[in-house]
Amino acid sequence: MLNSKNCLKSLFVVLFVAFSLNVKAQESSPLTLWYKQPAADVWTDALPIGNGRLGAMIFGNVENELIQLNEHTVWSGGPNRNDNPDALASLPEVRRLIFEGKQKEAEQLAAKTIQSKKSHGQKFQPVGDLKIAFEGHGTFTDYRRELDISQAISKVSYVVDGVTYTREAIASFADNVIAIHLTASKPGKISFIASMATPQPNATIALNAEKELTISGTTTDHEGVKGQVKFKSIAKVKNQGGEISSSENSIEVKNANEATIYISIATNFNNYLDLTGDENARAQAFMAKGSTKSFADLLKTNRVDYQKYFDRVSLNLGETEASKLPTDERLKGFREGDDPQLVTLYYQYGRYLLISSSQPGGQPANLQGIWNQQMSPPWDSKYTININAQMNYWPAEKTNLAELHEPFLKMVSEMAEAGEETARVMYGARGWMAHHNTDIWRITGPVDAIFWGIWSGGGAWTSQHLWDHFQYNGDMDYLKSIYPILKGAAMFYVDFLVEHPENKWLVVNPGTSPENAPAAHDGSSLDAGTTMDNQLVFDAFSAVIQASEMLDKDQTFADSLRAMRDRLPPMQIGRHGQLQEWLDDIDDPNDHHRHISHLYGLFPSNQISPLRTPELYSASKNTLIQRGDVSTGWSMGWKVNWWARMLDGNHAYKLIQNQLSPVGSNRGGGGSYNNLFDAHPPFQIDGNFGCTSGITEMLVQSANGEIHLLPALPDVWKEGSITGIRAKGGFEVVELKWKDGKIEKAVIKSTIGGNLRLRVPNTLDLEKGKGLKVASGENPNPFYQVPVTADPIVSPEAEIIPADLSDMKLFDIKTTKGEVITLVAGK
Ligand code: FUC
Repeated sequence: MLNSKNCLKSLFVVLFVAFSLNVKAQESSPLTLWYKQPAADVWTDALPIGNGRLGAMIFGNVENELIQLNEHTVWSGGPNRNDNPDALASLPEVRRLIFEGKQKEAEQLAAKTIQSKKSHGQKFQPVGDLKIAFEGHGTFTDYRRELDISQAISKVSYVVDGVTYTREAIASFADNVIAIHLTASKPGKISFIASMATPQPNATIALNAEKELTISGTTTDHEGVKGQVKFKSIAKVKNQGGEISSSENSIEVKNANEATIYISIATNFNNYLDLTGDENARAQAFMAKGSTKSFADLLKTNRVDYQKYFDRVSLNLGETEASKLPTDERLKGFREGDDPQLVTLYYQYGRYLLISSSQPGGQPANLQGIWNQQMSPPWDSKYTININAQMNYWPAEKTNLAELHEPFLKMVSEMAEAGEETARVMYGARGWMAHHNTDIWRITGPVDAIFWGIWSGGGAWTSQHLWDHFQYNGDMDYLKSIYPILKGAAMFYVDFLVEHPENKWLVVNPGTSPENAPAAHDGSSLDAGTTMDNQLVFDAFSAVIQASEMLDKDQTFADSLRAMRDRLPPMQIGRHGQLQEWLDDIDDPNDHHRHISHLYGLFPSNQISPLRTPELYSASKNTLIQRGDVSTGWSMGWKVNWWARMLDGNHAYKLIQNQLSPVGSNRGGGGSYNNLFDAHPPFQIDGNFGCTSGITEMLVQSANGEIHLLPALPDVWKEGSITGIRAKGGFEVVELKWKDGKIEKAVIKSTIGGNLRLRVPNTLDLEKGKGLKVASGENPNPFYQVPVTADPIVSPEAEIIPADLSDMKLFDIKTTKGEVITLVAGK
């Protein structure tokens, strides 16, 4: 018999074991999203995995697990164009009406002659679902569902009748399969029935000769374009112990010790013009290779492949008790609480999502990355190139994921091919152009009603990404290879710009300021010489001018661009102290439109800066304040970047608070879903990427002729560090450590040499105790040449308040290729 002492002792042992088991269950990387309940039927509660080609949403439902599947090339339709050739003949009349102030009439005419009469873009579509039924698992305890983004693995665990069941899922980068591993704490306990389903109407589900489940289908027709993408998905089950059997369309495993389900998916898509691939052979080949490997082997390789990218950057903003709570509870408490680690998690989640949805050789991340469950997703899950698709790639270069920029850069080069015909046929112009949307078929004609669709800046803006990629890596061969695309984007404007009848400026007409319209124009969006159009042409020309200097070619062409650039309208500051969106001073200070396109010049471009253009800084600040903070998810993501460029960390942080709020809690605006997907709403991934970019911009900037460390540190991030951030000119901020707003240590590596100009909040010394040279004059580093912004025209009613730039230090350090510079807080 146990005496009371022994009784207490055994109770202690039981408690200790229970406690340590519990601790073990919670013990995972701080970079983990986790929950105490399944996603049930809420897609935005499910957790995403992906390898750039394949995407899956894991619901973690206990009795009926659901894994929703995507493949990057499963789109409706097929190769097609959507130009409207009637545009050319009507162009002079549309222009005349706009110059005469008859914007509404111009819009009505353009709706007939310029708006596409063909496809308005195709739809990114789902493949289907894998369903796994676990009979008798209706009652469970100790449930936990997680996504560990430090390893790219999703896990579900729970207890039924004293047995702990675990499911792990990965999307293998190297082997092109999704693998789901099912284990239990006791042998012989794994029993389930796996089946597949699909919302695709032209698809069949069957068991093949190898006793694998398959979905074979062709995507749907849309807007007169025949669905031509053939896809094949295969699911294979491998069990250890127990029995496996199959019926017409399901596979049953009974009493196994463990099992792995492998899924491969492939299509006939070769490129945007060619669908002659063999989806069956491809899906089989992926399966044949992937399924020979154990889950442990796949996981091991996958960790290396994933961490090769992910581990390049670390961020530490501190950690509090709040970080121990489940992710959905942290989201609810973030705004009022103290949970800096949630910002780190959200930041790294942006990088996780890019690694998972955008891999070299694949399609760029679309409006939903690579995760979509609907046959007709919002905005077709296309590429909206008047902001959203670009925003997806803002973190790519700076957060050290430059290789993952490739799918987007490739898309730009394909749009440059397709867009030559659009420029010629619709506008009689050389070069290439694109309107405000494209899709997997790289359409470059107008999409949607003319109010949105007429915007012509798609080529100018997207081609800046090629220029940016070069500015970060400094690779002259790469510059040579992209020069024709940059030149084509500029050439379009050489032919498309027209002289304004009154002020003689060269303007884009018809133009728009994406998706907005001034009341003064009867709600028509069409105008001439909008600020964003002017800024885009300025950048398109400036990139070619600088590239031609660096490549020592095309000097005459570059000179002609210089002359035209001088004739673009300067920016204007209106009577409300705002940066004018339109050529006339007609902005409404109560307009809270989500697009603030005229601040393109502040970010991502560098035509406006508190340091170089004090008047435009003042006007941009007024515009940002007038437009307000809360808006759609992506708009708030952009605002984090803008306030960072305004060097106002506290305001940028306010936007992070808005973004990290549960969807529905920001009145009239977006936020985040429980799985931390950005809520426009609906889900749109751009806000995730925009915010990750913005957080980087708060800590390191390299747009303004120098590397600026801690340019916009909010008061709440008293102490912290970041590693691995890339800056233009081949620099890497290997490490940056701060305390109380001052840099304690900065380690910067130069990969190509050149002058390192540093702007910092406090005096720094070289590690060896040597003082630094105070910078003067122009930065001689060619990657830090910033084109001069023309002086603005300022309304006499506008009040100008420049930024307070006290307490900044500017140093120059000469570097050689490969050199590592270590700086410490100065005495
Ligand atoms: C633009 C935005 C919308 C949405 C859509 C995908 O049209 O104005 O808010 O993000 O793209």
